[in-house]
Amino acid sequence: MLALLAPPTALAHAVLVAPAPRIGLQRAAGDDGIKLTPFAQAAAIANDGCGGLRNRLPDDAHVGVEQPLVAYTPGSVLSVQWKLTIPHPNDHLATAQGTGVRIALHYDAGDSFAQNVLAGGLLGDAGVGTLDAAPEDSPAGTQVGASVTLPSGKLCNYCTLQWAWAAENDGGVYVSCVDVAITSDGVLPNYALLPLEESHWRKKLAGVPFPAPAPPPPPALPPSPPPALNDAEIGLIAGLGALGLLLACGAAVCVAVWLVRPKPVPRRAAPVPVFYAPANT
Ligand SMILES: [Cu+2]
Repeated sequence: MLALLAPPTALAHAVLVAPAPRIGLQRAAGDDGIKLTPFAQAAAIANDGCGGLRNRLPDDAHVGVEQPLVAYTPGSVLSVQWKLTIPHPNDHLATAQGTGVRIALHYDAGDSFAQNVLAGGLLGDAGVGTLDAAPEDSPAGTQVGASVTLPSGKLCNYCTLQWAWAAENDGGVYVSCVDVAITSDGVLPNYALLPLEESHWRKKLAGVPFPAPAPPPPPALPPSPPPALNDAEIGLIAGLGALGLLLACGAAVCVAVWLVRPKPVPRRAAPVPVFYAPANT
């Protein structure tokens, strides 16, 4: 019975514990973490973001960048902690090529996680195979940590700190992200005062889904037909029409009468009397 309930040995899972992952990736107690596949695409998946819709619990509406709840100063050292939820004896640095953890930062849309690797690495990174998910034979629930140093001189209001474990024999990759700020004083910015292009949902992190902007307004409706006339208006128009017709008819009758009026007979000019004078011979 116990053997039936035990997870298949081909699985290995882990979740980020600290710093607390972003809201959509925070795991309920007992959650094992979501495997993103395939393993061969582990670096591409991690470089593309935090797993998006595939990397959240089915009932979790959150996906994408959240407003950071924690701030650090450049150059500070932080402890990144994760928990092995389901051990996999075959996914260790010594036993699987390309297996391992990477901790990386994404500052803004102009860079990528691969450009800011803080510890370990995935296939294609210089540090691949240098950070194990857990010591061999670690039991489930083992918490593992690594200290990373934030780059000096680089600031951000919306950074994404990413933890990723590519597990070759498991056939996938586990990704957790934390939204952080890195400020000169280590204090969270006043996000309400940031310019619009830096506001929560507009922060465009390459490959990281974020709430879509409001859809454009629907196209303008075709001009509506003139409103129907009521009975009083119809009556008024009919009355005016009848009056106009009456006037037109009257005018026509007048014209006709004028045309057929009796013409005065032209008076003939009275004949000029002619007198013949006797010939003067
Ligand atoms: Cu697994």
